[in-house]
Amino acid sequence: MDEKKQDILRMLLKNQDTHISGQAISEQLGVSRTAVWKQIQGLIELGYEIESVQKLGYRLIRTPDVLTEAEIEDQLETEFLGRSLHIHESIPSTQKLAHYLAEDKAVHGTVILAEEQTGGRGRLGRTWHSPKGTGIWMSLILRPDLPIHKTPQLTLLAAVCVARAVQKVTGVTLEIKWPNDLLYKERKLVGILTELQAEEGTVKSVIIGIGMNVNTTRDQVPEDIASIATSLKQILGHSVSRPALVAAILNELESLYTVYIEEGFHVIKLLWESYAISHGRLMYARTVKGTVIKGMSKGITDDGILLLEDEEGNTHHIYSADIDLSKEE
Ligand code: BT5
Repeated sequence: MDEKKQDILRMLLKNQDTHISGQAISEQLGVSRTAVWKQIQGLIELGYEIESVQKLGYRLIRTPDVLTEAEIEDQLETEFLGRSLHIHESIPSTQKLAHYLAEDKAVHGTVILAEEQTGGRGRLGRTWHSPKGTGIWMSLILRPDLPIHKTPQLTLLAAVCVARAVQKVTGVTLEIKWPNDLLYKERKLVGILTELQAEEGTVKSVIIGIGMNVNTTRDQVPEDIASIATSLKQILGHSVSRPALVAAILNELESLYTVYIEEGFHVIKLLWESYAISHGRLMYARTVKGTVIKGMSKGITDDGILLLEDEEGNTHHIYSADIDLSKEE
């Protein structure tokens, strides 16, 4: 959306409980009243419902489910996260663009969003389906002063923040499956991908990718994904505002990230455990090397590493793996 429309939308969003005159808008933005009228017509064509009352002016009634800076910023309570916000119609991957921008000196807290990803990716080169206008496909650039071995904790932190944001906006409670999935009734709603840029052993940036199916319908993803995935719309039976969710995630992330940097992982660990798939659940951990460990979940260590106890009573520390939940009790 062009800047002029964004400016008008910002004013309409700030004055939603009252009318704002064409004159006031034109004075504040330094454009003619006809220009204001034209931009308002443009917004209506994009799906914004705007009431126009003679002598009183314009009032925003409803916004369509489109990601705009104006609408996300209107709900942001952050200082740094999302204050540099890039929104794209269609790009291969927000993660890929974030890597590029991070090398090009993007500031701490930069956020990249896309309505559609044509080459969205998961871990280990897997594909992440990101159909247009249906989800949150977002990457964040952080520049923490952290040793490399602690950065996986940021995946767990992000998972907690997404769960809290979803709960706040929709009332839906999700479960976290270590390390990076958020599930509803064992179906995947959110995937998180944390990647690093490091130089000589020092973290230059951490890029956190978050993919969430919001208003996705079953027919918008391939059948093999539809059978293991879900979306908020499928759970609730109605659409959910993506700008509200984006803002809620960023608000949660900035506040918990600040706690984490100041106080360490222990608070995050407690929160994480409150959302984690219950202790004592039987699961299989498939490591990158191809080994499979079957065991009971014993939670995570103070560093965020998964503990699995096998049938012989040995405890395994799982640093990186895919987890399959066993159907056995
Ligand atoms: C993940 O990988 O779950 C991390 C996904 C991160 C996606 C975000 S979107 C914004 C940013 N830009 C990117 O390009 N990526 C990030 P992994 O644990 O490897 O899971 C991948 C698997 O999830 C796939 O192999 C499919 O089985 C499944 N999958 C693919 N698309 C899905 C979807 N839309 N919903 C649920 N599951 C999906």
